[in-house]
Amino acid sequence: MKQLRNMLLLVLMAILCFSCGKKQEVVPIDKHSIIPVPVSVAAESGSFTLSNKTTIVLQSDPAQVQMVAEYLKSSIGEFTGLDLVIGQDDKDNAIVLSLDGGASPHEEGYSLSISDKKILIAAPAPEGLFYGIQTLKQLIPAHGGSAKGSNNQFLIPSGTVQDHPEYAYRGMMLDAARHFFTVEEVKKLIDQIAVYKINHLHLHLSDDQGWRIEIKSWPLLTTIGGANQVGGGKGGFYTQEDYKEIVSYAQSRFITIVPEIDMPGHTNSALNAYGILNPGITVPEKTAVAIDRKALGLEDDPDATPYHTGIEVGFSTLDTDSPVTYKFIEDVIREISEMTPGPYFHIGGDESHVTEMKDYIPFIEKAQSIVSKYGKKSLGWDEVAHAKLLPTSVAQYWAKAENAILAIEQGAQVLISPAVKAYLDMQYDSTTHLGLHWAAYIELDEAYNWDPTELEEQIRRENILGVEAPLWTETIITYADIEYMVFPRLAAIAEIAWSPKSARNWEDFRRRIVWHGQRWEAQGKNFYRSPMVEW
Ligand code: TNX
Repeated sequence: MKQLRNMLLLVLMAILCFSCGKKQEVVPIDKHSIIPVPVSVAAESGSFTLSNKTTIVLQSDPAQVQMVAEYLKSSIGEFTGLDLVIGQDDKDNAIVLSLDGGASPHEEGYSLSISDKKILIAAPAPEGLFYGIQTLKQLIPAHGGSAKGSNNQFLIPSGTVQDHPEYAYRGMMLDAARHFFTVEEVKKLIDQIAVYKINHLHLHLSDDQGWRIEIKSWPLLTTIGGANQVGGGKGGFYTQEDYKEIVSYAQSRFITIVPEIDMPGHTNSALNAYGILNPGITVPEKTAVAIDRKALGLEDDPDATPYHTGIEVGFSTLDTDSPVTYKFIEDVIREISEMTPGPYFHIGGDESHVTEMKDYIPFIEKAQSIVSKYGKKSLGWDEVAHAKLLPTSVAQYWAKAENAILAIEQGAQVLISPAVKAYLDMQYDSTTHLGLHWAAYIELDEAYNWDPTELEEQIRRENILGVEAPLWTETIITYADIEYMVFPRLAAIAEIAWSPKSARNWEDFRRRIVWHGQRWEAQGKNFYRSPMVEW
């Protein structure tokens, strides 16, 4: 027995010696690959050893700190294989989460201090802790899968990070209308964008090709309007329970859901569900298919338009003169607002080419006032600036700077999403097998090398609410397609939205993104290997 124990001891010592021979190298914290680049990073000598003996310690214990602690535990577990314990006592070899406020006066800010004995993340609010965790995760030298690392010990370089966001709104948009994506896919996307400190996910929930959100008072919107997609197919929709599940999952990642119902144009899916909403405009013949109402046991609706499965835009409009239209949009805005804790409701308003301006303007003004009646702020694509905007409204600059300026002149803020820079559905170059190129080809450097304050003289820092990168999905069908168009470009946009202009630099970003590519690779993410990066 004793002999066996000695032998085991010898074997153990040999293993230990073998691993100490392969001493892990520590990359100093100021040579980090953190994206978005923090406001300031200062290196110190030494390192913290993360292992199964490390405890996560909560210095304050409201429910949200518990939630971020659990997030930290599970996400570190994913790529290191470690199983950290969450505790209360302040001891050495701990990652301490503290709501003491740290040094940061910024609501979403945090400080991260790493020493040999302890890692301290301090923030005035739970979101700051969450962002500090994202930064910390990017300092752990392991990627998961076969890149988990040996020895179950990971050296994290000593030093401090002080950080806070440049813009309050850092967003991405997913078009769930042209092609539908499941709740599970949306949750996966939420997890992937949260890593880059994105805090808004705008869901484009209706368009000519499909209506994707259950409205109890207008049930055919989903049973008929939701049963199709670009190219034809079964479509799909979120039940109200699904939507609430997405909202609450997003909340657990400090992401606000911004629902969009596009109106008065881009409404064919509503017009084909309810003929009564129709002013009598028909969709282009070549893409029209018959509506199978009989299969649903419904009477024929002679006023309903056919399904639209093509990608042409600008042919549909609600009847802006009809009281039924306003009953309809009020029901829709009310039902969705009641399920949405976030402050915004997006009314679309883009490319209403068959709505005359004299009809468009009062329509937008009415929609905007219904949105405020249900306690939300109105967001709309830049064309909405032709109407009289409320000071709380926001115009999303995608196409025309003159519209953005019109909004600013009315005292509204702008959300910056120029198609030529920020559209994730634009092809990288002419060989990209997915996407469109009507606005531009957007390589990684094009997505990175711009600044919201440098687009137009009249669009100044104080007029800008934030930055959003939309992913339209005419050509995007699978989750792998989403990943290919989103990564690495979203990392570039996230850095524009979070990091101070003075800290951003393309050559440095090009270097830092390599590390992210390694982690994405280990996660099996289908990202675009831009030739501009030495992956
Ligand atoms: C323009 S951007 C649109 C969308 C299309 C997109 C394709 C905007 C407000 N309208 O309807 O999906 O181009 O890139």
